[in-house]
Amino acid sequence: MSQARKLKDSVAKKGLFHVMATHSPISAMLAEEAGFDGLWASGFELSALYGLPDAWLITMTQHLDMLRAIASKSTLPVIADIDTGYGNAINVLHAVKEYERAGAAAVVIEDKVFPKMSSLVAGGRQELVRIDEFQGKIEAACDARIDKDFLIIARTEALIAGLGQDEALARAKAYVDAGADMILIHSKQEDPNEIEQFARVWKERSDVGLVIVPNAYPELDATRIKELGSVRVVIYGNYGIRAAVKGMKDAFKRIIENGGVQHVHKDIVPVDEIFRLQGMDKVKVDEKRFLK
Ligand code: SPV
Ligand code: MG
Repeated sequence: MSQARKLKDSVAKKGLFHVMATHSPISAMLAEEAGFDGLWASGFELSALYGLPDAWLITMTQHLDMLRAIASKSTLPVIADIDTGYGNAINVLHAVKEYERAGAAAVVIEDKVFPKMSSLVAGGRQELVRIDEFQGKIEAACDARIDKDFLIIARTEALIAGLGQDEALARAKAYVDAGADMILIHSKQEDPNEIEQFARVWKERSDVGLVIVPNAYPELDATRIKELGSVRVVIYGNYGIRAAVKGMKDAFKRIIENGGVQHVHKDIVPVDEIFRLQGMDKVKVDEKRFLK
């Protein structure tokens, strides 16, 4: 069964499909071991890994290379964050082919003007393309996929851009009309009310599932999300990189303060844990078999 089929079936069957953001193969492995259902090849996380803002500075090649590396170290389906789709509908045609070939099970395309700016940054430039222009990009994405189970998820930034519920609902409906399999509705309000309101109205109007990314409104937990009835996928959008940065900052600070690693080593994972993640045992077995 293809990863795309696996994703489509699991999303249909599960009450709520939990997706963790990844920026590296090791973060993908840890997410799978922790019990997540899928992985998010996040633009924000990969940009942060390179010490760059999430403002379209990472190339498609960099993102595809990382996606391939992530997909090769996990059995979970990978949802690729392709931002605005690398330009207009012609760029989308090319991008979807590349991401499907690289092993993604789905792509998320957002209706911002290329080049995008991070949704979360205060006072960020948040311009959206015309609805019909984005419909063309969705149609191109649907046309480009080879596996018909490969999900095309349309993301509207109408709430992020401050355009209100009516505009967000109109855009979501137009994107479904253009062929989108799911709608990602994003908000940066700390109060989850904006998302909850959208999700409730959407439920009355459409059977198409919603995807949400509770980065700005963390108190909207799985129980509350399930009650909304229309959200099928939750993406934990930047938690991997934030957890990694916290862990490194704490450890590095203590090493400087203590003038050595004599204390910190007890509070970080032992080297054996890294050997386990690297598959070192197998290397030992293979050495015995093949080194002559
Ligand atoms: C990402 O993780 O790259 C996202 C989610 O697109 S957010 O950063 O909240 O826009
Ligand atoms: Mg992104």
